[in-house]
Amino acid sequence: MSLFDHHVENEMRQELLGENAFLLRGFARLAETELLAELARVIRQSPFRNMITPSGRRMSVAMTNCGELGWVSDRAGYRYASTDPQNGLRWLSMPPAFFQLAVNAARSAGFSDFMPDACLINRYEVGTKLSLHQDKDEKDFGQPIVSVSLGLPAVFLFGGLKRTDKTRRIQLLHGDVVVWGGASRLHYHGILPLKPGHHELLGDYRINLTFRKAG
Ligand code: MD6
Ligand code: FE
Repeated sequence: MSLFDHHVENEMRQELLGENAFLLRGFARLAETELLAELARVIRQSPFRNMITPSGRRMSVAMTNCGELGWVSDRAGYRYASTDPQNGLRWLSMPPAFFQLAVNAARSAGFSDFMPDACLINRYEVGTKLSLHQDKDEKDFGQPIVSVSLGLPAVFLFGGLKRTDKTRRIQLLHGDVVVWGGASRLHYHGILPLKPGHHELLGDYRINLTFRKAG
C-alpha cells in the first residue's frame, strides 16, 4: 500500500457525527507509542486525581493536565489554572507529539488555525462515567475541541443544546479522534459507564486527551 492509499483510506474513515463534529477513526494510532511515553512523564509530575465538583461530589473520572493551562474543579467552581493545585507547580508543558497530533486532527477536519494551550487528561476505570455536560469554561467558542481516545472502548453520548435533547451513541475505540467545533461546540455530551475489558497497552483503563484553546 502506498502512502497515497493510506491517506485516502484515512480520509474515508472520517465520519460526520453532527454539524461540525467529526470522528477520525484511528487517527492517533501511528503516534500511540510516543503519546503513551509522554503521558507517563506528565503523570509523574502531576498524578491522576479525583477532583471535587462545586457541589462537593468526588468525580469518578480521574484527571490531570499538561499545557499552559489545566482544567480544575473544586468547591469554588470550575476554571483553568496555570499551576497544579496539588503541588503548586506549573503543569508540564504540552509535549510536541500531543500538540502536533491535535493540530493535524483539527486541520483535517477543516479547522486550520487551532492553537491548543490546554490538554485535559481523563482516566476511566471500569464502571466510571462522565455525566452529560457542556464544555463552556473556555474563552473562545470559535476554537474547536480535539478529543483523543486511548485504551478501552467507551460509548460517547452526543446530544443537543439542551440537556434533555435526544442523544446519539458513538463507540470510541483506541486511537479514535473526535474534532468538534462551530455549531455543535456547546452541545451536551458524556461517556456511559465503562464496560469491563482489557487493552493490550492500557490494561483496564480508558484514557482521553482533550485539547482546547482555553485562554
Ligand atoms: C471523553 N470527552 O471522551 C470525554 N468534550 O472522555 C469530552 O468530554 C469531550 O470528547 C468535548 C468534546 C469532545 C469530547
Ligand atoms: Fe466535554
